[in-house]
Amino acid sequence: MLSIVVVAASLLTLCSCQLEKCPSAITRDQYLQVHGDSCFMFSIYRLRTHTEAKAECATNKGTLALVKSQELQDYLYDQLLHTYKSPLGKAWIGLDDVAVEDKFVWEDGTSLAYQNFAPGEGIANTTQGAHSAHPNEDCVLIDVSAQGKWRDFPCDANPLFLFTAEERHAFVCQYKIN
Ligand SMILES: [Ca+2]
Repeated sequence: MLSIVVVAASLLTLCSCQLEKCPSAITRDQYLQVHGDSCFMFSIYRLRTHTEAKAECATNKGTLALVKSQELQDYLYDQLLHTYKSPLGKAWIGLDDVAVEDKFVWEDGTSLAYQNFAPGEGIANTTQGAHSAHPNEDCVLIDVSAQGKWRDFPCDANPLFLFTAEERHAFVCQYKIN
């Protein structure tokens, strides 16, 4: 019995130690996780445009999630789908082609290598097939309803509708830890 208590206490200590590395201003709750060398804050119910979400992450010196590997993609998709039960959800990540149309760049300035766009989305000409570029769709999100594939969406509002529709979605902030 004592050993169970000790193990449980150790796990709790380990868990809180990990989260202590995250920016102190961020609420410690089930939406904050440490994975690899980063803290991830999953904003599932507070929906924001890409611009608003990016600014919120920057408040604590973070970025939207920089999904530069299949490993990180798998982790984020798994959390969104299974931990946060968001099967139809979409979540902004830190990738856009705002500066130069059809040239996607991560928020930290690195160019695109690994990518997970759905067919017909994102880069206009890829081995997945050619399609026209999307000048009105410059910001990228993970689409949980499409097995976590990425789609490019309008960053702030969708001008295609008769009444402009704000593009507010869930988002994931990433904070590097030492
Ligand atoms: Ca675009």
